[in-house]
Amino acid sequence: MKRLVSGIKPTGQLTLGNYIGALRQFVKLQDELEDTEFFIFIADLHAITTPQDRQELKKNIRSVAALYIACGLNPEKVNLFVQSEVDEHAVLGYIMESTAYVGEMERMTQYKDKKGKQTEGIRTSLLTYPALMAADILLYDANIVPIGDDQKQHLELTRNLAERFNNLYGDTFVVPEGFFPKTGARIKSLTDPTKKMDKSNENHKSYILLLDDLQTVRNKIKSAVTDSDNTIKFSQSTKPGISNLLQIYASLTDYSIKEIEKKYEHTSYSIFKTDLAEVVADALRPIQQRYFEIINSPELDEILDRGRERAKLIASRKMQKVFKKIGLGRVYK
Ligand code: ATP
Ligand code: LTN
Repeated sequence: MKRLVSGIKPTGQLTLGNYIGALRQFVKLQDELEDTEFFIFIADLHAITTPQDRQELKKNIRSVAALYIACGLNPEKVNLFVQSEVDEHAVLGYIMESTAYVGEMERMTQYKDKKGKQTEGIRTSLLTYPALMAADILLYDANIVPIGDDQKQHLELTRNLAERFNNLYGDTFVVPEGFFPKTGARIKSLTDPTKKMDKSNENHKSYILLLDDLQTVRNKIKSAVTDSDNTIKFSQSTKPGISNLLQIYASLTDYSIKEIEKKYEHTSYSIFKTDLAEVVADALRPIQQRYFEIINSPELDEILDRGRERAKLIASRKMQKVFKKIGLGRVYK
């Protein structure tokens, strides 16, 4: 039996980018991969690498969990849980910090980017974040880790840390493989299509939230930035706006980008955008329906409780092994 691990940070509400790039991929994998146990978690410990409002964080944790289910994650097949409820993540995170070198952490491009945007009060955990991410993965002996391109470097580090630990203390961790979904490329901002669609962006017109009401969704698509030549052709370099909209259309339907270009060959941006608005609304409608059914239900808590118990079982066994190998504490001989 193989294991798959992945997580999403509950920072803000989830966007269409998260859905196409991550959530939907998990759902597809759950149906495709046989003989694989899934561990998917809400990465709340990762969220506090930057300041979070207490009430907002609480709300987002629950909301992200409900969205996973609403997007089609099957709790019968997947262990869904909240990272901070399984203490072992933080403990192994510390042990990974004691395996990694400061230089390695400082070289991570995501850290450099995020640090560059902030001048003061950069939390230590923003630097050590990849050690916690390594722990998230190694705790479960994950073979497969589905992630976006932006996480490639962190996965490479995880592999190095697993190998280093194994060399230092003897075979303990499985060295994981990344899994990079072929479709569902990066979805870009609707107001600046050279940047990724990001829930942390200040301009709310730049992203579509999975829980935006459908009229807002339509309006955002209609006001998405495009060029002025009115031909619907894919070209990331010369027509980033329209290319992004084509990408969204293709991701949510069975059409390829080529087929969509053909379909809209003799039309206009306005017609294309009106149709795309419906494509997106049709995709979001059932997700929102299911979300509102589950968000305040005991069913959601039952799912998260069950997920936590299963995760805890695997994680605590792994930590016993780790403590023993390193020589920590008195219990393990
Ligand atoms: P933050 O801005 O808080 O760092 P984020 O959306 O980049 O947020 P996560 O919420 O942890 O980070 O991302 C969850 C997953 O969604 C990752 O696998 C990431 O690659 C994917 N993802 C995020 N934004 C997009 C996007 N615009 N297009 C495709 N995939 C995305
Ligand atoms: N760092 C990831 C979220 C994340 C994750 C993980 C993904 C935290 N721990 C373990 C896969 C496996 C992000 O920012 N998207």
